Amino acid sequence: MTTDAQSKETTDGFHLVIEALKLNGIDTIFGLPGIPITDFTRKAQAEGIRVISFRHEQNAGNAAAIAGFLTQKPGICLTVSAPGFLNGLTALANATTNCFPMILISGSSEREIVDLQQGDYEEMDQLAIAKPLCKAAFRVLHAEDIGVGIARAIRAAVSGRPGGVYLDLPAKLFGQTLDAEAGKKSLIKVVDPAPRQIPDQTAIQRALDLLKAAKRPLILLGKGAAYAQADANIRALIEKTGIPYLPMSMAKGILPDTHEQSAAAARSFVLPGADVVLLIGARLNWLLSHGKGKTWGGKGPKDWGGQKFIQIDISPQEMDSNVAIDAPIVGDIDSCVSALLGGIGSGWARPSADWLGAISERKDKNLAKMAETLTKNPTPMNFHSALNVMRDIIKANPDAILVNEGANALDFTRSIVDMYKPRKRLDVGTWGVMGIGMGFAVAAAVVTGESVIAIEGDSAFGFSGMEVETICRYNLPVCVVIFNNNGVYRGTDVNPTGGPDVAPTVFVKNARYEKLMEAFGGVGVYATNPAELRKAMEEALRSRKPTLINAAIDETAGTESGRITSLNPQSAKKK
Ligand code: ADP
Ligand code: TPW
Repeated sequence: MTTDAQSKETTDGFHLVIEALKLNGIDTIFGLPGIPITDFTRKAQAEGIRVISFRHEQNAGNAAAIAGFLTQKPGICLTVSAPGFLNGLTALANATTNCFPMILISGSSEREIVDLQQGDYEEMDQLAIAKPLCKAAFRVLHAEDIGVGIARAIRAAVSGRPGGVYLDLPAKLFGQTLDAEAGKKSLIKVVDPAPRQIPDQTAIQRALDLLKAAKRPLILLGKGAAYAQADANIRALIEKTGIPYLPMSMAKGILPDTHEQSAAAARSFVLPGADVVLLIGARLNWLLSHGKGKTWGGKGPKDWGGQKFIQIDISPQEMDSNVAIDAPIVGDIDSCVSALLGGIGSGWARPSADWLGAISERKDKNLAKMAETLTKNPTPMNFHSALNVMRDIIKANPDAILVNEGANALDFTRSIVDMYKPRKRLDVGTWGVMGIGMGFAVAAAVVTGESVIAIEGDSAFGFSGMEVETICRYNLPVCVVIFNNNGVYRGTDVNPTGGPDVAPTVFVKNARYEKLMEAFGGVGVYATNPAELRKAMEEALRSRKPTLINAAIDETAGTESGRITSLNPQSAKKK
């Protein structure tokens, strides 16, 4: 005979966390097991969540962040306590900086011991450390609060301006038991986690009036516009108004880069030339020279170029952050763009032939110059001759996702390789951070199922290179292409003392990175000319096998800090 109490089913912290995630549509976790979350990873896998295990938490964190960007669902990164948590923190901070929704879930040590600083295993006050680096941070101490904890983390990550959230789960929580029925009732399925934010009609009218009066209008698309998945409305706005547009790096492909209204090839002409600029999901930060200075036609670095700005952003605080915003539109991009479209009737006057003609003249000149450079075939291969191949490959495979990091390898790829579809270009983002490469590549392949091409500087690759094992382990269709010029930026620096150490920017010459991929059963190729590179790329895309192509690039090619030499005091002095 069983007593009443014995017959009651119980659940525990492990299962409640798993059930809460599943209930909210989370089907993948990126992480790295160890105390106290090893069993959690096993149980999550057993209950049908896909658990992608990495070799370093930073890469798992970057994977979670970009999964968030691609899916609008918070990407989950799971780590162990103190060191694992800290390894994941760079990715959490980077996600917050870039407005990518992710949740870093870390196991933590015993609160009572941590707070008295009695030296617990991996003791650290993780919640306090995470707080300033993310949008929100929560800790769950009781199993019955797991539902609320997960719900709050999800809402904080995806609502308003998306960002990183930290969720602290102490080891003891996982083992806590609860009556199964009460446990089930405590879980929350979040309703409408990222509510639309409808703009005010007055704000829309103010913007339309400004746009109508513009003589030389310009639209600037940022990665917020890519994230918002408002592709159809954005395209309609651009095509209906006839206004030229510039995509920021990760906004490339919202409209195909070959679109006739793209002013990308005339950037240095349209920024100072425009009189009214409509920003859609792009901040006027360093990447846009803070909206002032010579880039914008100002006389000195702090001088304002005289443009009027309209800015669409979900964050009201973003307005006036660098220069005055004449017509702020606060709301979600899809709602705001659709409201603007509503005010653009058949009587809309397209921009003047003078403005459009001047842009296309400048574009044609620059594109012709670029085409000439691209057809050269020097020995050794340089960035341009290698990227000429990449450009063709992406054109033939527009669904493939391009991950890109490095300095020259980044800047040249961004300007040379056209993108044809939205959210296909993933890169170093707002911080210009190195190390996103393999984490982004793994997540992009896992969440989209598409082929991934990662174009990597040799230095950039080193930050996450060990994850080629992860790529092989999950047999992902990732082709890593290393632009190997023997060092950071280039490979020609010398030690001025004549001592035995090489210069700080120089690596082992002619390193055979492709053997790293071969070590784990993938395909490795050493390519010394564009024909070899093309053949290897085509084969990688055909076979979908993990591939690493080590492309030998002229070590004298490349400039210090790529295109941002002005931010590097030492090289600025050299100029
Ligand atoms: P980029 O680096 O491409 O210029 P930023 O990261 O600087 O882009 O800017 C992205 C902006 O987009 C942020 O200010 C963010 O608040 C905003 N944003 C993100 N998602 C949305 C959305 N759904 N609706 C409106 N604004 C958004
Ligand atoms: C986390 C500083 C910016 S770019 C770069 C470094 C180290 C590497 C450039 O060399 P690479 O590319 O990758 O070989 P290429 O084509 O120019 O030869 N640490 C972090 N982030 C940044 N941005 C740096 C250092 C940096």
